[in-house]
Amino acid sequence: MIRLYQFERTWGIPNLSPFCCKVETYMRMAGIDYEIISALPADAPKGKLPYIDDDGKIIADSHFILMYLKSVYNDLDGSLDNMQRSVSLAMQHLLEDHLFWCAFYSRWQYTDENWHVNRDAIFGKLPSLIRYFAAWHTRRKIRNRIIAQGIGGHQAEEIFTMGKQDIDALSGFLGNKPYFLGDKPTVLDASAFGMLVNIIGCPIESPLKEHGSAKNNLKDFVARISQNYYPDLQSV
Ligand SMILES: N[C@@H](CCC(=O)N[C@@H](CS)C(=O)NCC(=O)O)C(=O)O
Repeated sequence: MIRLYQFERTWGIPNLSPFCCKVETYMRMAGIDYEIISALPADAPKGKLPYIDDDGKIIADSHFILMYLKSVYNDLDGSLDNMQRSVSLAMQHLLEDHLFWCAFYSRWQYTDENWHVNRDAIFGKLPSLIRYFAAWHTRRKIRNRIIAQGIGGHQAEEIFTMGKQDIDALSGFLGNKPYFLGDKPTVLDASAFGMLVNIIGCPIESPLKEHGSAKNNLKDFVARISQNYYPDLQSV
């Protein structure tokens, strides 16, 4: 059975990492059996979670994991036409390479309150001697990464303005459809759920969360995916 290495569950959502949540959600949508192994990024082959071990075959990065699952197990994008594939890829980049950074900023940099909630969820179970050093060191590393990516050069208000535009685009594209590309779940839904549940459904307060929570179709989408695919997580 596939072993999925990801952060321990917290906050009543599938995962505090949008990328881990994306992979697990895809597996559930596609009916692929797996077991979860709780891990930290330091153990991962590329220094980030998630990664999988399928009978000795190790694959890291949600993009490559989903490519593998689609080719070996079940391809939920199989019936998409070329236009839908193009839109799906573009939207995944909006979610994972743009909106992600705005949400990331809200957790690691925006307020001390958010940082403490984030810190306790990720590092809380480490032995006390290394917990604070690991948290401090990782926060510094991530602050530099946010600056290097470019988004960290903006003011908080500007960062959230950009994030809200992404939310508007997602809400506008989803419209009244049950899934982003129609009646059936695809990779894009797994990606969108991973990101949106991590904005709307987690205890990190920001203008991004307020804006996302005010979009009824996105809120319903998160609730629908949670109910349909995570009936075991009551509080999602
Ligand atoms: N492109 C990667 C991104 C994975 C990623 O950024 N994972 C984060 C958690 S959300 C992580 O493990 N970060 C640890 C670190 O950067 O030290 C994917 O799609 O899997």
